[in-house]
Amino acid sequence: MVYDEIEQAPRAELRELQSDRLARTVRRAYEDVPFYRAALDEVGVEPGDIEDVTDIDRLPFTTKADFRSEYPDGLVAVPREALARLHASSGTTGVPKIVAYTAGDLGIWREVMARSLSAAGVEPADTLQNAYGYGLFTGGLGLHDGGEELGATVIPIGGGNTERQLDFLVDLGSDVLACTPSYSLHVAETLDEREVDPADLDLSTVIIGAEPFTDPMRAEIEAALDATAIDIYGLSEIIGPGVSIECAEAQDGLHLWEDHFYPEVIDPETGDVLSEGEEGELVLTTLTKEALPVLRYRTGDITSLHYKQCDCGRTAVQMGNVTGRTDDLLIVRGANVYPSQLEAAMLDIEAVAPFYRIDLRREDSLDTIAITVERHEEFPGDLEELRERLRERIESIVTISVDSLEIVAPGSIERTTTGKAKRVYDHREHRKRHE
Ligand code: DLL
Repeated sequence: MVYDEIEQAPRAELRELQSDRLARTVRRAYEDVPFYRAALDEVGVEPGDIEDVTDIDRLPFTTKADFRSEYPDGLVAVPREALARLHASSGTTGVPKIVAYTAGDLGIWREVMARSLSAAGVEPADTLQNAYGYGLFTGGLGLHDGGEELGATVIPIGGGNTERQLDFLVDLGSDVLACTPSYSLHVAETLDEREVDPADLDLSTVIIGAEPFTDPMRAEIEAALDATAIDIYGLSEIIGPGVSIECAEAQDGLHLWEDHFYPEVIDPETGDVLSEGEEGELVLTTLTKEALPVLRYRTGDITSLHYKQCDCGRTAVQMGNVTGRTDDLLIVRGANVYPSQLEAAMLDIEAVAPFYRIDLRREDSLDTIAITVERHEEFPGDLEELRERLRERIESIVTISVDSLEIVAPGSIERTTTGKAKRVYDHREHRKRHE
């Protein structure tokens, strides 16, 4: 259901609003954040130069490295007394990105999250079991506040504690489960162990995000939980979850709330802005944030933008589902391999379960890649034959040969019950670190 009429605003009206808000954001960033003043001075842009969204490509990019070098609060535009909350997201280098919110920012977040949940088909009468982690991670409180804003009943169970998750799904009749895609699979298999048929639950929607997943992975989740899986996207640096979400009506691309966030897709090599439909790196500019205005943030996430008319009546641009990041790229013996390609190839084969790990090593100065994947419980067939089929499927998609391909029994691969799933283990010493 449409939550706010702005979701259906004519695009010309939206664009005018964006231009106005962009001009204000640039002025505030210039006046209140020395980092931005220096960055804008360096490219010779003054706030008055930015009058329309088409001027945005005159602005410099902000990167993850800027968040780190400005740690803890060099990007914050308001005095400490004006802040209502801080969150943090951890990078692999150990320097967290600190993100700050005024009370007004928290209001915007609640609003975009309520809109998002409504787009996902959540209704005020629903019970939302929120299994995203609470704390510094934005998933828990983001979904929580949005659920309350919408008027739903929120169960703040947080991540992990799968037995209790199941009890609550059964006993409290949760209609909606919010968690990472990997955890939703774990919940599904634990239900199966308890011999609970998901069709007997009230659960109708799972809101999955915070980590990439492929279409075959989503199909596994929907089948295993007998529910619709809706993709929600967001990142701490911009606000948290609630930047974009699929609508339940079309489930075809994520509506990005353009009245608050301005999206571009760029070529990650050249920085050039790409056209509609072209795949590249998502760049986001906040249009209304007070504490942490962010100009042209390079998210690292790979997607595309589509300005088509959606069946649901929302006019906000739809972004493609994010299956990977620019820094996910694995270079194995000189060949480029994305984990999402491997995942899609594996899950194309029905006998293979959606639990896997990829290990990269360097042996005698040569890269090796080892894939370990579980078979489905009910697979009765010949494992050797399955392995060959899998190898052929993978090698038809990526240009390297897999050094070791192991098919293991159900339950052998460690499950992620809190936080984001880790599936790629790069043991090579000299690999490039982007984070
Ligand atoms: O993961 C916010 C979030 C919480 C989104 C709950 C959705 C649900 P961070 O921890 O800052 O924030 O991580 C942001 O996670 O740049 C993407 O690489 C990845 N990501 C988030 N949502 C998706 C998604 C939260 N739906 C980073 N699909 C982003 C793929 C996602 N990747």
